[in-house]
Amino acid sequence: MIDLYQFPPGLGVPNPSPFCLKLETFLKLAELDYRNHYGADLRNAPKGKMPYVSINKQVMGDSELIIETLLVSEAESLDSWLSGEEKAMAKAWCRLCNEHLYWALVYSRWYYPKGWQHIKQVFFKPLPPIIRPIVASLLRRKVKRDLWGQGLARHTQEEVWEIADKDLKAISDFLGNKPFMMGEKPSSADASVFGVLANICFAKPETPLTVKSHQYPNLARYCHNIMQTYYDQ
Ligand SMILES: N[C@@H](CCC(=O)N[C@@H](CS)C(=O)NCC(=O)O)C(=O)O
Repeated sequence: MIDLYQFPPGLGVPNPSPFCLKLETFLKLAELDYRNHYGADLRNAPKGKMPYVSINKQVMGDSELIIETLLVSEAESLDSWLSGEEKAMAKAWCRLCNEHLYWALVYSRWYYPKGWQHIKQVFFKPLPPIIRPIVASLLRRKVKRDLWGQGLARHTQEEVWEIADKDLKAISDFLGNKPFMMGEKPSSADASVFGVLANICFAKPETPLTVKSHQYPNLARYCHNIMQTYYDQ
């Protein structure tokens, strides 16, 4: 049994954190037994971030390291049908989603004013009202610094949406009419792609990034399919 520690559901999606949604989706796709533990306390997280897991009392952080460990043990069959070339391609899609498109989503929530107005009401609600605005503004400052370091925040808003649009179009063109990224069957790449895409296509509030995603109906169709099959939603 795997104990999964992650942020709670929110914003109208099973998890507003693309990395938490990625790992839970992976566990579902691989049909592994797991128990959910929702919370926001990062003190026990080995990498100081969510999600993390405990497997046979061994605590492990980072969705990618966890997935790689499971892919050479209990979850081996999820990707074993892919050729070496397909695995290489799948890895590139994961990188695009986790290391690039993810940041556009972060920008749309923490930097873009309409996104921030919404998430600050939702994400910090559990905190006592007296400290809520202080914690919110300190965290926003940190995320804005991260976005500046990553580079996206150095662009104009319009440029950010255009940059993200290229990623969305690439995924849409590659996905075509297939039910899953790599073909008829799910693979671990779908965990990363769905984790970010479901947050862009379905999570509140609607931002220019959401609107961009609506230009590619197969992205919402893909997310709906995974949501229905694996989350019963
Ligand atoms: N490389 C990590 C990234 C995880 C990550 O960035 N998690 C975010 C939520 S989406 C987080 O916990 N942020 C808290 C923080 O940075 O303080 C993974 O794949 O698990």
